[in-house]
Amino acid sequence: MTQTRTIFDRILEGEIPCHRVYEDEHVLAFLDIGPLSEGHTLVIPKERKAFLHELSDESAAAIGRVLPRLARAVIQATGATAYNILQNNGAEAHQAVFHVHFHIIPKRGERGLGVGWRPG
Ligand code: DGP
Repeated sequence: MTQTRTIFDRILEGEIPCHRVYEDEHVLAFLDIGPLSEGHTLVIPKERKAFLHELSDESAAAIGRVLPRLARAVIQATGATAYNILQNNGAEAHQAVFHVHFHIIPKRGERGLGVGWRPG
C-alpha cells in the first residue's frame, strides 16, 4: 500500500498535539482522542507503515518490548482489572488511521462479552 501521510505522522512531527505517555527512538504512545475507556492508549511505531505485516523487524521488536511495559503503566494509572490490546489492519477490520497502531483499552468493573469493543 502507498504510504500516505496520516494524522499520526502529523502527531509524530508535532504538527498537532497529543497527550504523550511514552516516547523512545522507535515508538510513541499517546492517549486516544475518542477513548473507549479512561486511559485508552495508542502505541505506534515511528516507522510509517499502514499495516502490521509491513513493519520492519526493528520496529516490531521495539513495539514488542514496550507493549507489556505500557500495559503495566496503564493498569497502574487507571486501576484497571483487565484490558484489551487491539490492532486493526484494513478498512474491513475497522482500521481508520492507516499507520500501524496498537490500542491498549483498560477495563474495570465490567465483564466483557465477546471481543467487547466495537460492533462488527
Ligand atoms: P483504528 O480504528 O484502529 O484505526 O483506530 C484509530 C484510532 O485513532 C481511533 O480510536 C481514534 C484515534 N485517533 C484518530 N485521530 C486522532 C488524533 O488526532 N489524536 C488522537 N490522540 N487519536 C486519534
